Amino acid sequence: MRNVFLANGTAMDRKIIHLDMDCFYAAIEVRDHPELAGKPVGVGGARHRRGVLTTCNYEARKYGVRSAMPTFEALQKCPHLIVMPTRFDVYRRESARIRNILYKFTSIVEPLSLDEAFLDLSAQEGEPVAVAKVIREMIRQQTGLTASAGIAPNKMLAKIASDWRKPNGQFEIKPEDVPAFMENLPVHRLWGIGQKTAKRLAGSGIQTCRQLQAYPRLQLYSWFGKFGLELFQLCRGIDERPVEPDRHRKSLSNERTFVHNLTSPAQCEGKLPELFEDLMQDLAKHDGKTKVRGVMVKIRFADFTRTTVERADLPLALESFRLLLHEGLQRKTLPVRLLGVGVRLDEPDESTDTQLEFDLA
Ligand code: TTP
Ligand code: MG
Repeated sequence: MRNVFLANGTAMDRKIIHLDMDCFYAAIEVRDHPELAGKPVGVGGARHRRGVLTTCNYEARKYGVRSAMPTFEALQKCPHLIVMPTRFDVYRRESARIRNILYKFTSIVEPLSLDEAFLDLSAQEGEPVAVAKVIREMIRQQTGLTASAGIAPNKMLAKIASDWRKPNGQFEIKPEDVPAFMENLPVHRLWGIGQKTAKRLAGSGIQTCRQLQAYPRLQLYSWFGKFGLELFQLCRGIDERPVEPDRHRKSLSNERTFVHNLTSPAQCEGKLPELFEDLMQDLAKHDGKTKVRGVMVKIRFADFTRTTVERADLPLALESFRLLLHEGLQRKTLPVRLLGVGVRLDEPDESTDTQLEFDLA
């Protein structure tokens, strides 16, 4: 790839791929229950238990069914929707198989969730577009599932691009096309912009990145603090975050963004029992061989900064999260927009097991 620089001298010569499986949990359920092929399928909790869908396939999306939608609402939109229960052990297994495929192409893989990852191929010869095609084909052959990919000079653009030709497609944003691509991009596609920020911008008549580009750094800083400075870069298609390989870090967490910011420690504490309970449920579904080797609390403050407090010497108990919460809250006296509780996990490494068998043979 040619060395291309934006007007401000930012290098745009990285080769980043973002890979995202198509309707991951639903695709696995359809693969394992062939009678569901071609029918609208959701995955999640049952209606009578006030369940929520984790995701649904593209047939169901035609009816307006979406991830995180209450099952009763999904069934109102699509009465013949088939709702399958979740099977996290299967999703985790498929995720591990997919990850192993990715590691065949580079060790610089940053998994984002069970079904998404960034790859950095900058140091390699060859066209990342061709590599993405081969990866998607290998995934299809080995798992029977389809993936979409985005290819771009940075993480934010690669992630946006992987959505462009979904499902089962890929899209490249070439370095020289970045300025034109950004012009009409809606601001809500930018990394870090949620519904609330998008609304706030819309209130000032800002809907596209071109419109946002018209504002100086100082103005964005006065609106959003430090995040405003990032926004100044992001709306020009500049994102210098590295792909961070994360092969051995394993954690499980549960977090929530609140509609109204929490304004006191007592309010924050009041949210902990539910977060904790959900985390314990997730852990119970997790592979029994897993060991917890640390607890953590994540806080995002009203100015978009975040802090994580982690301890390896506290037991897995609500009281531990309470302690960590108060430690974190002391770092800033600002309202809180997001709270998360999580655990650091020790998992037996499958590839090491295989290696041992080889050695013994
Ligand atoms: P996504 O990649 O966001 O969604 P998806 O793979 O189902 O669909 P898409 O084709 O648009 O990529 O999430 C991956 C999996 O994570 C998804 O299959 C189910 C799970 N999930 C939840 O459990 N809760 C959620 O709110 C979301 C968005 C996803
Ligand atoms: Mg996906």
